[in-house]
Amino acid sequence: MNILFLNPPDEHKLCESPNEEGEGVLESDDFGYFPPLGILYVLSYLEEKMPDVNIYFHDCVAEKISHKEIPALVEKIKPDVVGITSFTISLVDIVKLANTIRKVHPQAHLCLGGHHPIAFPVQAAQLKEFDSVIVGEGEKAFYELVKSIREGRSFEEIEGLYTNESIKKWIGKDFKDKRFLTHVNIPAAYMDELDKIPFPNRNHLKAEYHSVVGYSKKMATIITTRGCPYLCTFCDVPYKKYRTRSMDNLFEEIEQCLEQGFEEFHFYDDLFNITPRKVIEFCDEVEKRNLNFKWDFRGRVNAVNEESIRRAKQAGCRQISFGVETGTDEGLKILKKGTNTKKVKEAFDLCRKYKIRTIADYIIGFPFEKTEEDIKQNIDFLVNLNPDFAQIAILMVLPNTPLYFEALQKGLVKNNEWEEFCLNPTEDFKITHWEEHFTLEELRNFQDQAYRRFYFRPKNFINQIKNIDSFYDFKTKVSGLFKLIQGLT
Ligand code: B12
Ligand code: SF4
Repeated sequence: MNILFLNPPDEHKLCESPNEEGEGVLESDDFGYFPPLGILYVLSYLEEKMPDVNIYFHDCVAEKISHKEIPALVEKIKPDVVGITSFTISLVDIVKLANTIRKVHPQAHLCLGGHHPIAFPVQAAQLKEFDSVIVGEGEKAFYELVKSIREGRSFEEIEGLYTNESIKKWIGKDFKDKRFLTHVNIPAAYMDELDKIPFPNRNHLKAEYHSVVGYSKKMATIITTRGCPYLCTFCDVPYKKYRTRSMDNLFEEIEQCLEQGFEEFHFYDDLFNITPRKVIEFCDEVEKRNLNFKWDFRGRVNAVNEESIRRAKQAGCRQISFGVETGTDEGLKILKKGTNTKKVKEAFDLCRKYKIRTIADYIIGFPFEKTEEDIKQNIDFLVNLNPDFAQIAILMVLPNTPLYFEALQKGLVKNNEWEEFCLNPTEDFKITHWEEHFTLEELRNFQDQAYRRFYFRPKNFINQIKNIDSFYDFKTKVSGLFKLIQGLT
């Protein structure tokens, strides 16, 4: 059997915050290319359970495979099953890709997995381009699908797998599962024991992945936990139960990556530092095993203490990306972020003290920013915080989040507009932003000014030069600067 896994091309991806010409400033892919770990997990599980199937993998984004090249690729492979991963904002590409495969090789079973079906399961299952969708963590479910197809059995009983028909019985039912965000209201696939999941087989990665804030070209992404128990009102991370891998299991994967020549690790957990203890235990293990590598993680400021930062630095941590989001206590409270500006400052000060670089993830355009002065105050906080890097986004009102339901009530989002897009995706769909107090154009101008204010300060230039820690870092900083100048109008 031939099984093809695809991360679709991104030629028609929706722009997160477009200007009048439909172009965005510093969108997520301007920050680099990262291996699509989720689909790689699904692939690796199948590979371990069914070593006799032929597996093909293409990350069309990083390998720069265009839609035009898909027919030749599919004709060559003649897949029996195709698994496609997804983000909702890439839906136009996803449907186009599936249509092409259908035309070239109609006998293939097309299965859609990833973030889109978990956000919009019913609409995803109704896409006629797909034979099935998998809602949730797809490792076991996809393996069972392939097994059922091979054995000529029905696959409709597989947990988390739906067809256009089988999903109907869940429409309108009030199904709840505490392991997920409340809006995941149909039974979804779920992997209980993370230690039992095979490591992502990185030998399938063909492209060169890199981060604009990275240390080297030999960078691997790793997940040490799944899920996040917090309930920030703008975020729809679906897995609420926090599950962690054992240190032995995790370090087996790290050592495998080091043997493969990786020298830098991005920990992609939603919440790597759930407690300072977790970070300290990780550092203990690095030291016990006498390992030498650079690493960084995405963290929360309220789970930082001096000991964890000091130990992290000693154990090779070079950078932490904190979801700061906004710069007032009132705003953080409204967002249910569970932190405050004092804690934010303390965390950044500690990182500065121990020379760990910081990235502040920041958002403007929240409902509580009602005047120009509010936005200015918000940016003042960021500038004074003085992180090494800042990513300043305009709030996207993501479906399924409390903010989205508030926007619906206020008439800022058209009822069902996302659902309609999901059934009939078109490139001209506009992602909703909170336009109660400012138009998107105004928010774009504020974003522009904020980036200028932040990056074109003498203090920032000095920070950047002082902190260069590799030739690769130097090169990416220079090209990042050019990109920034180009991107800002
Ligand atoms: C890492 C990450 C990124 C990386 C992506 C790197 C990459 N190449 O994958 C970067 C930084 C580039 C990124 C960008 C964006 N991201 Co992001 N990101 C994440 C994050 C934090 C982790 C994803 C991950 O790797 N998880 C670990 C793996 C193991 O889990 P997984 O990806 O869910 O995969 C499992 C299942 O989805 C499923 N599955 C996945 N693929 C397939 C394929 C098949 C065939 C099957 C059967 C199953 C299956 O099985 C997997 C294994 O269990 C998630 C949050 C989260 N916890 O999910 C957000 C998240 C996925 N991002 C999100 C968004 C919105 C974005 C952006 C639009 C920017 C933004 N404003 O946040 C951009 C868009 C990206 C794009 N298309 O250009 C949303 C997605 C919402 C949606 N409905 O699509 C999430 C859920 C976070 C959130 N709530 O805001 N992101
Ligand atoms: S913003 Fe971060 S801490 Fe808050 S729910 Fe999302 S992943 Fe968790």
